[in-house]
Amino acid sequence: MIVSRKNIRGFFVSGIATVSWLAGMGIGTQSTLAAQFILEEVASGLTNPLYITHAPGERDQLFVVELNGKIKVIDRNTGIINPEPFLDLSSSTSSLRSMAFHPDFAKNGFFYVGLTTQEVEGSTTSQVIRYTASQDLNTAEPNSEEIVLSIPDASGLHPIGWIGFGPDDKLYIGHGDAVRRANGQNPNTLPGSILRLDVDSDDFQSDPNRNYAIPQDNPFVDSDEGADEVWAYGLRQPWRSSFDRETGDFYIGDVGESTREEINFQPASSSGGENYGWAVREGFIPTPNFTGGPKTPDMVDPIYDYEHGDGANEGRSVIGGYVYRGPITQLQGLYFFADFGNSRLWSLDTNNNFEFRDWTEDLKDPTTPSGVARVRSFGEDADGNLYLASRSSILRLRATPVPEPLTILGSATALGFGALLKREHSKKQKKD
Ligand SMILES: [Ca+2]
Ligand SMILES: [Ca+2]
Ligand SMILES: [Ca+2]
Repeated sequence: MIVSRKNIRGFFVSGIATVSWLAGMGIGTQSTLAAQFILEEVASGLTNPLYITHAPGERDQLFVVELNGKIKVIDRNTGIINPEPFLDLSSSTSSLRSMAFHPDFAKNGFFYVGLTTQEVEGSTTSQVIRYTASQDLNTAEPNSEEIVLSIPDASGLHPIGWIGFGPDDKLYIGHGDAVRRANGQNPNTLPGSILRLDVDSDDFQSDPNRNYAIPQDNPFVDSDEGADEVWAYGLRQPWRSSFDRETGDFYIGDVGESTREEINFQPASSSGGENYGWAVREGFIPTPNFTGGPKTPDMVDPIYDYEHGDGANEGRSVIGGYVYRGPITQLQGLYFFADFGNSRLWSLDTNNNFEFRDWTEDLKDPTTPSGVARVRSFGEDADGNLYLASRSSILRLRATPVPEPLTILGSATALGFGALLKREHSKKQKKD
């Protein structure tokens, strides 16, 4: 009898769904892969957590940004939340969006927050502000704030979103288009763009709202075609972006208007200047009811888009995530992302043409009866573990315990399976 791959798969699904060493031999199926992983709650009791990150040199600490203006420190092993916030802006008019640690944080204590603040009624300003951490690195020094960048009256509708340092140690800033459809195609304005700054010096000594230097390899430095701060443009609301910590490739989750949500990709080799199409394009299609002109050859399509709706592969607000580079071998290279409006959880396989996969039913949120994660943001720790901010909890993706192969082969069903396996094995050896 010839044992086909298909036969083995059928057998596999029926009884022995969690054996990762078999999946490693290439004979697992999609459903067996999913059964090996769970979301576990790391910490609870947070208030609208919307960003998670870690600091260089602080291995066991997670830093969680809350919508109300606090940054909390969590021990990733115990889930204990420091009683004193790392930063507390909750009594101000500021609304935190994200944070980033200086690559030399362990030495200089510098960290940065992206926020919006209302200085005048009805006028919202986007800012990047630098703080200095206390000596023990457990809180921010009072009065240590220094404005890095301030964009007045520029964030009413679509404000600043993600900030983060690239592999080149430059600070990247995702900023929404501020005014509906107005700034995406204008690289001379900062909104609707990814900005790239050198925060270690100041090219604008007389300007208190610009305390940074322009990296001389930014794409519009020698040209009047765009602002010197702009790295890429044509974006609507780049809420969450990330660099692949292994390859340096850059992923931008751009929240759409009324039709499409999209993930954009920029290879590590890029020298910037990409036009991601908004507001002419929404995902892979022309923006409905937009009269701003046709697609031009320089516009870069996303690697993935999806339609608005409540279906399994639909949603309303894309939450860009991370390429998984943590300890789980089978998940290497999967770019995880989510939708906030429709509470879905997905991945694109960066090793395989960005192949799509739906994880919503397989990775259940243990903190809610529906079991569906409602993700506001993803995050990574020092070891590349993937975290999700869902409702008032922080969840971590991990592998389930793997049963001992001997135990399984000892069971009644598995005895037959063991024989099949042997045959598959000897076939393989023959081929080799
Ligand atoms: Ca200055
Ligand atoms: Ca310029
Ligand atoms: Ca686009």
